[in-house]
Amino acid sequence: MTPLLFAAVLAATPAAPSTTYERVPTLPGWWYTVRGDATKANFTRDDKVQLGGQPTARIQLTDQAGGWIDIEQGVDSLQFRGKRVRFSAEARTEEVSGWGGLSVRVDGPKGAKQSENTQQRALKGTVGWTPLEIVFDVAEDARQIVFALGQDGTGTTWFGRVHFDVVDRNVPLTRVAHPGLNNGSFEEGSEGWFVSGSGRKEYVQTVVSDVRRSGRSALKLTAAPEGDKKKYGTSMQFFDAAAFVGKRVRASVWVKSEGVTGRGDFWVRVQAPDSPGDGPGLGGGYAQLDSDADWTEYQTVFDVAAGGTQIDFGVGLASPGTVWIDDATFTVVPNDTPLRHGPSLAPRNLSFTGR
Ligand SMILES: [Ca+2]
Repeated sequence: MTPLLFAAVLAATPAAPSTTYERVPTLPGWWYTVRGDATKANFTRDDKVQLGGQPTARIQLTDQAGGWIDIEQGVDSLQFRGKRVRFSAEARTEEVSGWGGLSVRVDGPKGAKQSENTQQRALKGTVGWTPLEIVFDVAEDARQIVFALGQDGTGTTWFGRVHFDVVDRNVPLTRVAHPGLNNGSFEEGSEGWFVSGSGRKEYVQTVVSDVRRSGRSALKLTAAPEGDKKKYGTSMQFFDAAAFVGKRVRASVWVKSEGVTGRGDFWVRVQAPDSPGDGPGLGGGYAQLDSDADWTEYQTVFDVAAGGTQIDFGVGLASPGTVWIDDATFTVVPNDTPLRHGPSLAPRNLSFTGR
């Protein structure tokens, strides 16, 4: 029993421990779980399904509420700072409706700094033992690294031969560098998108097909059943700013909102290497979301400042309610395109009737 270190993990990842975090009693030691929307998730050590002569971890979900469920650990980054790390495991799936795989998040002083998963090698349906890995560099100001074995959707996934090691710089990174916004249509599932912000554990993002603006799917963001809706959580991604520096850009996203009585926003921010995770960076754009609206385009037009190296792009909530997100784009526009900083070109709701 090591309650102090577990408490440290919780302190570093703000959450309501009684609702969103649970130890996994059948996986002794450090594994804990975040269930999101799913209440019928089953996590256990499987002594019958072995790999390399050792038991495996099994994640099973029958609850259609679905979403991402995982077992995870947080480690202090002290011995990993400035180093290249490989998180690897072998996984096997049975009738998985979404995908099974690995996920890693590195937290800095101001929250999540980077995040990566193996969705591009997603194990879907029924697949035999398959090696998976995430190779990533840990920043010098990293605080902790959270690594997870998880599953999106219903079905069963087993994990074995789990390793977490420092590797040589010659080992290539697994992250695919995206020169621009990736998977803005959510047709590739949630690839590229993750939940960040101080309330990242209070909200759940799920790829859905029942509500969408185009194609087959959209992203749904809503508070976890007992999530603290005063905290801010945002579905976001970041990408390389190099192709956009010194240019005028339009960032656009389509959002359908329902019952967003608190804060809901679309935000884009240009970051320099030393920009804190929760600061203004080098500017960007911002638009407040409607509380209840059918599919609406929110957009902002701004100039990407010199010195920018990364662009963050997100839709977030500090609110009850739900937003669905689809058709996000980020494009260079001519320099004479008027700058735009908000969603509405005219004052609204002056009669207090909501219109
Ligand atoms: Ca779509």
